[in-house]
Order: sequence, then C-alpha cells, then structure tokens
Amino acid sequence: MQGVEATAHVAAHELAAMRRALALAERGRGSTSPNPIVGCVVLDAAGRVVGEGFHLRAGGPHAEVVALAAAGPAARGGTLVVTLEPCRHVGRTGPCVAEIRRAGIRRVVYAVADPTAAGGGGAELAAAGLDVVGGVLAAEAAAANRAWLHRVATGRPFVTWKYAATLDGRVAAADGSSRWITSDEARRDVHLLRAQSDAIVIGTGTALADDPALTVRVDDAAPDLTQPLRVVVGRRDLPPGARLRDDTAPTVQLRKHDPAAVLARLADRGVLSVLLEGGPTLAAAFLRARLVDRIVAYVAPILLGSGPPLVADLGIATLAAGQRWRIDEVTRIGPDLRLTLAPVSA
Ligand code: AOF
Ligand code: ZN
Repeated sequence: MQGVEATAHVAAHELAAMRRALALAERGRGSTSPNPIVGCVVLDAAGRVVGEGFHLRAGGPHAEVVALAAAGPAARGGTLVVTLEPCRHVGRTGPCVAEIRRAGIRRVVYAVADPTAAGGGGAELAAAGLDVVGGVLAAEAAAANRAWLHRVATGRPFVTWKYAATLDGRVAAADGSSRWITSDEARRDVHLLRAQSDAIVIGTGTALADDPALTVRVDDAAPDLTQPLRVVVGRRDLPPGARLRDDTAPTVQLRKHDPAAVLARLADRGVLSVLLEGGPTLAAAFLRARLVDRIVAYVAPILLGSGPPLVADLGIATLAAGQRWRIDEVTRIGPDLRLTLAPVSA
C-alpha cells in the first residue's frame, strides 16, 4: 500500500508519530551522508510513544535500532513508525527487520520505500505476519531525502546552483566590487543552504578573486556541525595564505573541469548534495551539461547596467532554445528575493 491512500490506513496517533519521526530525522541532516536521514518512533500496544531515534552517522546504528533500544520491552506488541522502509541487508549494520521481529513489534508504518539494490524489508515483515503499511507521508519524507534518493537513482550527487545577483543579473559592478550584493539576511540564508550540503564547489577563478572561506557560519549551529567539503575546480594553484587552505574545513582541488567527472569524484567520496557557488564559467559548464538539479537565486533590487553576468555563454542563440526552469518557490528575504527553481526537461 503506497501513497495518498496509505495515509488513510493509519490512525491519527500513528500519523502524528510519523510527523515526529520526520522531525527526528532532520537532526541527522548534514552528518549522515552517504546514508539517508531517517527518524523512528516506537509506540507501545496502547499507542503511547515509548521510544524515539534517528540515524546520526553512516556506520552508526539505524534509526529503528536506536528507537527500539530506547523502548526496551515496552515495544512488545507495539508499532514501529519510520521514515524509510526498514532494511533487510547486513551492511555496516543491520538488518533492522531482524531487530524489529526480535522486539516483538506487531505493526510497521513507514513513509518511503527503500530503492537501493539491497532493498527494503517491508515484504519480509509482512510475510512474517506483521501488519505493514508503506507510503505514509511519503512525499514529505522523499523531499527530506531528496539528495539521497537522487544519488540512488542517478549515481550522482544532487546539485544546487546558488547565485546572488542584481535585478539585471550582474554578480559584480564594472570596477569588480561585489561585496555585498544581497542583504545580511540573504547571506545568513546561504549559510543554512551550506549547512545542508555535503560539498561546496567553486572554480579557481572565484577562489583567487574572492578568497572565500566557504564555511558554515550560523549563530545557532550545533557544536558538532559537520562542515561541508570545500571543492575547488581548476588547475591554477591557490596562494599559500588562501583561506581555503586553513583547517576550518576539509578542502580538495580537482584539476579536471568536466562537471560529470567532478560529480563522479565527489560521489566516490560519499557526497550526496553539492552546492555550486562558483562563478559564471563554472555555472555555465554545469548548466550546459544539464547537471544542475535546482537553482536557488538571490536577487537584490539593484541595477548596475554593466558588470559580469551571473552565467557565461550557454551556447544558446535563439529564444526557443533557452533553458526552461520552473519556479517552485518565491520568498522575500529582507529587501531581496529568493527564487527556487527546478529544471524543465527539454
Ligand atoms: C541508514 N540509517 O536509520 C536506516 C537505513 O550503511 P548501512 O549498512 O548502515 O546501511 C545503509 C542502508 O540502510 C541505507 O542505504 C538504507 O537502504 C538502509 N536504511 N540506513 O543509514 C537508517 N534505516
Ligand atoms: Zn536498518
């Protein structure tokens, strides 16, 4: 049972538990890659919450195992509510199906089916006589694990191209001044985007021109915040004193320009989500290769009339050949606008 109808087959307290499980899963965001974020709530036979858990790190216990351990014997005859179909494989840990059966769980409610080759254990649990309902709040759960699901489906990380530009699409003025086009509020928002990314990618051009730190700096950051990997694409060397050379976050330089090759290298390192913050040339390379999965655009109400454009030549000569994007979200951030866009396939 999957999808919208699935939600009709769960009780209100189970739906509430799924919302709680989705919130718990978020606590792992930024630290679980290459694994998904997963949250879990265990209800006893009377429907009371007796255990909660979430996945924190690849190699660490799965959300189900944490929640079952917290519940202890109270789990017997109860219901396990989890944002991802429980696993049936032995990888770094697992399988969760065995733990669920051992704990005496009678009913399992999950959100998203496990699309990995190893596959999920929903059918196995049903065959063992448990009551199993999948697809509950699946759209929310899939959105939360978008990067992981994208990586499983395509083999490459999910790429967000972020830019900040003036109303007329300039990323700097004619004299080169570019700090700061957007407001403080918009820049804070960028740090949240970074915090949700496994890697931040720029070109050597931007690295040399701006000497960026590319770290996450947010006031209420968790003390154990995992800084994203800083990735510099291009052949030119960074100067000895470059901020990207400091030890606040790991940095790699990839001397190949080809976007597909860059993403393959990052996928090998366990990167699920990439934030592309590079300049016009790198952005154009990714866009030409159709390797941008989302655009987050910060638009400041400033006109310059000259200065470099936000993206270099895309090899498009006529309007009909323009890349089409769909606006998913429009948000005011301080004096600026934030647009979130998805590709429209040609
Ligand atoms: C997780 N956390 O809470 C759940 C997962 O790397 P392993 O061996 O721990 O297994 C990762 C796989 O386990 C993952 O791809 C997914 O199929 C399944 N479920 N994974 O990392 C969890 N429940
Ligand atoms: Zn598992």
